[in-house]
Amino acid sequence: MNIGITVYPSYGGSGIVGSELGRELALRGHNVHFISSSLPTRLTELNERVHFHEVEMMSYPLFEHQPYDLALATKMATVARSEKLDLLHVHYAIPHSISAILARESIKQKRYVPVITTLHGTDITLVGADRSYLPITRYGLQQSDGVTAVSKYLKRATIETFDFDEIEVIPNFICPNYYRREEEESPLRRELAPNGEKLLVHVSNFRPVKRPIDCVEILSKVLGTGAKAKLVMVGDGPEYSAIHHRARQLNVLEQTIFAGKQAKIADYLAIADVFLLPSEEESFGLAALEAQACEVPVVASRVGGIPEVVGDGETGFLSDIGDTKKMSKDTSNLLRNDELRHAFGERGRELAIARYSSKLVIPQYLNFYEKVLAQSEKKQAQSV
Ligand code: GMT
Repeated sequence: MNIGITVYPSYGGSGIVGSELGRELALRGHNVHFISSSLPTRLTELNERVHFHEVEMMSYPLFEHQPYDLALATKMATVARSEKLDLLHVHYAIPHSISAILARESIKQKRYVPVITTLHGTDITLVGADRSYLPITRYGLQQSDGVTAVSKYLKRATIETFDFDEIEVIPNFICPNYYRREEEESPLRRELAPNGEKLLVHVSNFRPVKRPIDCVEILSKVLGTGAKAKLVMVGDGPEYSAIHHRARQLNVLEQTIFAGKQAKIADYLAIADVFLLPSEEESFGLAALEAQACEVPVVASRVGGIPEVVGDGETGFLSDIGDTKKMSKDTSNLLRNDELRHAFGERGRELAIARYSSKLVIPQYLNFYEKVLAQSEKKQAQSV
């Protein structure tokens, strides 16, 4: 198949999933064409099956805001025709599905290119649900030829907000060979924990919705019990200064390591002892899955799709949003009890492989593509 994929190329779960999906599809012999404003961060290798088409933007003084959505639609239509795309698969509804629908409509006399939209979370729960975007998001869903969501929770949320239910749930996935535990004595672990400290790791784009400040609150309480631990904050984003400030206030700045944006998150997860995800909103929690694949127990909030991924009392512990007291108790418990930590870690990897391995999930996307292509061929035939 010739598949066009559009993602937000910067850091963010949807960009990661779209990029990894493209890589996996290419490994299975498909031609993948990424269409976006810049090369997606996780897309480290272009080859004869993985191509990149940059959306060019004309700068014009009259445009107070550059109409990216239109430039994207134009590029999608051009690539769809020149590369004979079978379908356009967009990740994150706004504005990608609207641009793709526009592209499809603009060339449909020559070639009908079905649009598949994958919903990731905030495109529905925050952006799409906002009054300024709600009607156009609903239009994007209704006009897509196929819609997938990354969790059962997100499907339910979409039905509630948009009264739209033709949604296939296809979860996030991991490659078990890439996400795996590192032996204890790795150089990175020695560098981060030179005195044998335990490592709490958080990975995100430091947006308020991730509540990254809760991580330093948890660290402070854990250290208060006498534990030797460090917190590694991987990523960057708008809450950076606030996290730094709170760590200084709590007198735990020395034990907090800001690792910045990292190309290989797996290196940090592979040596973590506990993964923290205290989010306020999380449709799936890809980072939690990646941590579990690396045998790391997860301490997280009981919100959105997280309970589908993290087994409370089985692969980690869940708490109410903002309950850093319980989260720190759970973390201390895991740090103190090697047996429990290892048992949760092993179970986490077992479940990650059994439910979310790329080997299982990529065929679900391919089957969905086939289904959508067959349906739209039928529709085309009926309309002639
Ligand atoms: O929250 C992020 O890190 C970014 C966001 C995105 O769309 O880029 O992530 C969402 O998509 C991920 C991949 O499907 C999910 O694992 C995250 O749970 C989801 N984030 C939220 O719902 C807040």
